[in-house]
Amino acid sequence: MPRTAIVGAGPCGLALLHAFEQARLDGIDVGEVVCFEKQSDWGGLWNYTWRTGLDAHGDPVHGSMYRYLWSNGPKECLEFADYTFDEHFGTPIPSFPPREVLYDYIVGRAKKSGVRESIRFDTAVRGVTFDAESATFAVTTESLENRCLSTDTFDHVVVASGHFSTPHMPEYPGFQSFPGRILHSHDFRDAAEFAGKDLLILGSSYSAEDIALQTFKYGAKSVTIAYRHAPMGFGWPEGITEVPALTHLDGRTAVFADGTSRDIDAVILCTGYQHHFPFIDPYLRLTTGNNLYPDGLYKGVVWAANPKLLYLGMQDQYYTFNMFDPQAFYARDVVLGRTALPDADQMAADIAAWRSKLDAVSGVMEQIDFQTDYVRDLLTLTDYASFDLDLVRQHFVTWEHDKDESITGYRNRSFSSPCTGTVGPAPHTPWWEEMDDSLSRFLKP
Ligand code: FAD
Ligand code: NA7
Repeated sequence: MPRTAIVGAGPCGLALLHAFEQARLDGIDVGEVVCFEKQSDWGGLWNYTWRTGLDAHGDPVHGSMYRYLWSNGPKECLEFADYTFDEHFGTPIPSFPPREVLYDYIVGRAKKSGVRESIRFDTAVRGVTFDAESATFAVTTESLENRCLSTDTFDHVVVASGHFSTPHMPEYPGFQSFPGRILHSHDFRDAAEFAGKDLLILGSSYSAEDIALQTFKYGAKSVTIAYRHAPMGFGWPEGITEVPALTHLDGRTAVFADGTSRDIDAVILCTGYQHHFPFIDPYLRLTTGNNLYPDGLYKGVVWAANPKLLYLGMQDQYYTFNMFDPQAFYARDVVLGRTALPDADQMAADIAAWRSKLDAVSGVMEQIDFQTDYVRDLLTLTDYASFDLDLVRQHFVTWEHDKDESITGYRNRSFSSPCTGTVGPAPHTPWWEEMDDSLSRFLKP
C-alpha cells in the first residue's frame, strides 16, 4: 500500500488526514500516512502566535494572523459539510466569529476524526526530491527538538504548507530613511500598538481593508490607504481615506501619485504573499502568483508534470474549508488509485480550459462564480458530503453587497447554514463596538 507524506497540519493538511480517516472507517486500506508539521500544534494560520520574525527554532514564523481577527466572510460560507457548526457548538452562533472560535471548530473536527497521532509536530520538511527509477520521493525532515535530519521514502507527497506566510515586500523611495516603523501585514499582531498614530497602509485587498479597520477601531488617529490600481471604495468611517499610489516618502511625509501628501508615523505593507516552497526541488515546485487557478495543477490539486505530487489550497480564496475538503477527498482518491487520472494531454487541456475561463473573469461577482464552479466540479469527483453550494454562492454575493452598504456593519449580519439551514443569531454586541475577541465573550448569550 502507498506511503503518503503530507506537508503541514493547517486546515488543508487536516482535511486530508480527515479524508483518509473516512476511507479507513469504510474499511479501505489507506497505507501509511504521515503529516509533518513544523509548529508544535495544529491549525496552521489559525494557531495564533505572538511571535514575528523567527520562531523558537530560528525558522521564519509561519503565522500571519493577528489579535482581534474576526472572520472576514460568513462562517456559513466555509462550513464543513460533514461537521457542522451546530454539531460542534451545540447551539446556533453568530455568522462572523473571531479567530479563536474558528480555531476551536477546525480542531474540533480533527479531534473527532482522531488524526493527531498521524502528525509529527516540531518537524520541518527540508527537502523533497523525486527518483524517476523507483518512482518515489525522498522526503528529508528535520526534528526541530534535536536537530536531527532524516530521509524517508514516500510514493506520494501532498503539499499543504499554505501560501499566506512569506510576505511580498516592495520597497519605495524614501523607505531607507523613514524615521518610523515599516512592517508587513505578516508581522502585524496588535492593532492597539498604533493607537494615536497616523498610519499609511499600502494595498487594496483583504489585509489592507481589515487592518485599516482594525487599527482605526483600536485607536489610530488616521489611516491612509494608498491603492496601486483602484480604490476599494467602501464607505469608510471618517478618519480612514483612500488615496492614489505612493510615489515616495520624504522623511515622514508620504507623497502620492496625485501630488498630495500626508505626514505619517508608520507604514503597513498589505502587499500580499508569495507562494514559497524552498523545501521542494525546483522542477517540482509550483510557481504562481495569488490567483484562482494556479497553472500546472490538474483539478487545482494534482501537479500535472508529476501526478504523484499534489498541492492543496494553493488558490486565492473566497471558498476556504469547504473547498479544501473536496480537494482533500479528491487528492485521497488519486493517491489510493480510486480515481483514475486522464493522460498528460487531457490534463493539460483541462487546465488550459480553466485558465482561459479565468482570463475572461472580470470583477468580484464573476470571481465568486468562477470559484463556485470550481468547487462544484470537485464535488462531482468526490464522495464528500453534499451541501447547498448555490446557497453559499448567494451568501457570498449578499456579503459583498453588505460590505458595500456598511464596511463597519457587515459583520453584524446573519446567514443560513448550507448544511443545516440554521440561521446565525445576531451578535450580542455590534462588531464595531466589540473590543474583546475571545471565544468566551463571543459565545456569551
Ligand atoms: P496554513 O493555514 O498556512 O497551514 C499550513 C501549515 O503548514 C502550517 O501549520 C505550517 O506551519 C505548515 N508548514 C509550512 N511549511 C512547512 C514545512 N516546510 N514543514 C512542515 N510544516 C510546514 N480564511 C477564512 O476562511 N476566513 C478568514 O477569516 C480568513 N482570514 C485570514 C486572515 C489572514 C491574515 C490570513 C493570512 C489568511 C486568512 N484566511 C482566512 C485564509 C487562510 O489561508 C485559510 O483559512 C487557511 O488557513 C489555509 O489553510 P492551509 O492549510 O492551506 O495553510
Ligand atoms: P492579496 O489579496 O494578494 O492582495 C495583495 C494586495 O497588495 C493587492 O491589493 C495588490 O495590489 C497590493 N500590492 C502588491 N504589490 C504592491 C505594490 N508594489 N505596491 C502597492 N500595492 C501592492 O493579499 P492580502 O494580504 O490582502 O490577502 C491575503 C489573504 O489574507 C486573504 O485570503 C485574506 O483572507 C487574508 P493590486 O490589487 O494588485 O493593485
